[in-house]
Amino acid sequence: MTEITAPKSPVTAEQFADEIREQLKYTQNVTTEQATPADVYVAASKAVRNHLADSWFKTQADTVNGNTKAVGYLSAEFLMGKQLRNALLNAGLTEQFDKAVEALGFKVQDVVDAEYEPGLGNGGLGRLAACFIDSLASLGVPAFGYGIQYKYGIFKQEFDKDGKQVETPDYWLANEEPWGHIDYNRDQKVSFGGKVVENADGTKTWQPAWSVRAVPVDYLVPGYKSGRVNTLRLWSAKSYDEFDLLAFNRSEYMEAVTPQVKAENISKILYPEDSTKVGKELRLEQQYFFVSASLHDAIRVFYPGQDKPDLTTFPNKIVFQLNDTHPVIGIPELMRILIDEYGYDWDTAWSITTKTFNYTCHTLLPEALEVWPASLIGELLPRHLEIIEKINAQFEDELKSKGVDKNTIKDMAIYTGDAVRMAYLATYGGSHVNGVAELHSQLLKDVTLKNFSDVYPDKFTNVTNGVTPRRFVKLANPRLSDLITEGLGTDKWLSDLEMLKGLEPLAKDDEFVKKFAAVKKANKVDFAAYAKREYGFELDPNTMFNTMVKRLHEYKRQSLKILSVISTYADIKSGKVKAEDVTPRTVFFGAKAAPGYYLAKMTIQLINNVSRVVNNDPDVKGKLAVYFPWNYNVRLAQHLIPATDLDEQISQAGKEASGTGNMKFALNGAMTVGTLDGANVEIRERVGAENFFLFGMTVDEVEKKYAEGYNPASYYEADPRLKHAIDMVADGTFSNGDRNAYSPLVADWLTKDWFMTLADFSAYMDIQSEIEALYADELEWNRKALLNVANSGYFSSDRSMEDYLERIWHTAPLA
Ligand code: NBG
Repeated sequence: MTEITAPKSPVTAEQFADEIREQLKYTQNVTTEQATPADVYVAASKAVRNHLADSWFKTQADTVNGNTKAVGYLSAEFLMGKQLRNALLNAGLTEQFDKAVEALGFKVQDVVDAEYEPGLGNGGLGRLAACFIDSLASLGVPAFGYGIQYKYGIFKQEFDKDGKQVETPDYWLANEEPWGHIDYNRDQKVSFGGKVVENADGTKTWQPAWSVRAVPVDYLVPGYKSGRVNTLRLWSAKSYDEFDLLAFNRSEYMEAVTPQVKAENISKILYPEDSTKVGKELRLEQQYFFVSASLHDAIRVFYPGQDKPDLTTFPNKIVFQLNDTHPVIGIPELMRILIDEYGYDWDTAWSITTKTFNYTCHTLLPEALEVWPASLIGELLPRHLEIIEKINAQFEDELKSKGVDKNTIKDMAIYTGDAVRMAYLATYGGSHVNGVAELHSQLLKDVTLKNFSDVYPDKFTNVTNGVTPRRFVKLANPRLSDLITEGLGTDKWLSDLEMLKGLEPLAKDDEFVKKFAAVKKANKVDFAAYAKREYGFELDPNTMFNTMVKRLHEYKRQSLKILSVISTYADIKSGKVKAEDVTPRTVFFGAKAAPGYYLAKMTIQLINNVSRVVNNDPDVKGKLAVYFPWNYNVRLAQHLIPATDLDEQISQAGKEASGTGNMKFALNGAMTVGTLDGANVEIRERVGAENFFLFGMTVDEVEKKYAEGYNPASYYEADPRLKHAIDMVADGTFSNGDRNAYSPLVADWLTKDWFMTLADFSAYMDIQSEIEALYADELEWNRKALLNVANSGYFSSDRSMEDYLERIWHTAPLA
């Protein structure tokens, strides 16, 4: 890593206040007296952005003129979270901002709260992309994030009176958004449909039927103390023919705007799917739209003003990472650009393309690997389908020449005649394939992409995910940050997270452990105030805060958690557990379910109704409470994670690719109860088995059980706690006596239970006594939690980026 120096405080608080005043006056056009906190937020954001501009220009110039290869991170999702605090931190302007805002007569919190979080991602995959571009900038690696500026991000989640999830559109651009700069002069044309004609000389020409205008919206990505500012370029779709005046004059007002609507639809909405396949035409349009625009943009950036650039040097200029299968259409698109637009022959084009792309797989669920109907690609992108067919033919020949047998070749087909398998295309068409945690990468090689790893073993590698400590420790948990800095005697850990190891000896120092405990306690008190303000919850910070936040999915097993809560509730209520033996707990859930995911939505409803019943039952008051703050997002994560004592990572082994919440919790001093799945395995290895609550079946045990024939009902019969809990769901306890309310869920548990919730229930309940015994010993609990912090430095996204640089991208920070 290159030596990094702290930026000098660029301005005083007074000067910064003046800059805000100036923005208010000349761009917001309000006086300081007229200004609202929202005005000050916009003005201050623009002032910060101005501070970053010079570094941004310099980084761009060095990126193009230097001889360091850049990284292009192609991702359908970037879940950035709020920008202001992060930009202030990285511009070295935090204190000046706080003072300036006060001097202007505003409350800092009101101004910060005026920012609306952009929800341009579904969950882990999108947040990972945001952490990665933060780390690349912080390391000083030239990089572009390329994606889509969706007009509507992930839906806003509300709950109706029955506890059901209701999705409402999240129009995050309703008010002025100061971070994105729309650059109409650097647009790209993206075309669709039509036909391919063969020319006399044998070359092909695609004659598309329609085109949209891709306009870039640029976001600055400032590095922490690196002096570098990279670019996140999100494309917005516009129409070339905004308005049909003839139609309008015929009074056909709707028809008059049809072309505009059709074009703009492309960047209208983020697909609210997470790990499941959706065969939607619009989705393929979106993917092609941002990938085509981004590839052309990279050529524009790296070969400015050149009509006949030497694109054989393209892979030396930029390497593209395909974030899951969503951008994989980039492979045939680059082939098309090289052959049809720049006249390269097939072999040269193929050599450039395979050197340019790499692919990260983020799942183990086969249904989440996108497979497009060939007919759809043929209609929308006829030239690409031809190219894909040819890639497939070349691939088959290659496999034959390597002695691969016929059936295996058939199994490995990229193009089956009916469908195109994007993960296979990515694996063949790129240089490297990686999974996102050790276990996941191993399973990719052994199961999901086994045939490919047999033939191309060297392509496969692992890079374990990571999270940015700037946002998730420094900004989210200032108290802990200060304590860490005090303990280590420096704040350098924020850019070298392995330094946290230096806290390990302090775990033996009772006084330090008590300070650490006090930080957690203060965070819980803060969260209680936040939850009261935002949600109207009355929380008791003297209870254990036990949190499960992530997308709602059967494999993640929120069911397991809620069944255990029900069981505990029943035991306290019936007096089976004596009141004095109960560890008072507040259980938090945060989760959105894909709108079409029936059982996931029913699980949300169940949790909300358990919450209603439990929280209103005087028999368990002070002992157990359940809360489900709606609309879980980055902001809520930043508040809740630092206040959590115990977090839940309880997916069925072999299903969670990595998880990144698990890393955020460990870094914020929560203890984890979890299975041997995803990155839990590596977290446990690092923090120590004695500092992690492990339970449940392993991948091998799961496989064995599937093979033997799994019978969930036998577990229901065998464990009275489980039987009682499920019976309570079935008997109307949580549905005002309605016995049918949850019958699909109950039926699924008892007859299918694909993710073996029932089989792991007993082990999960049994480990609770261990958890509670430790929690009763406050000093010991906190000692172990501190050891989690001390040993989680590996899970910085800076380290992930360094691994990508070394194993996949083969590039380095700018000099
Ligand atoms: C998710 C996995 C998580 C993983 C993130 C980031 C998808 C398709 N996958 O386990 O489920 O942490 O990706 O890698 O969203």
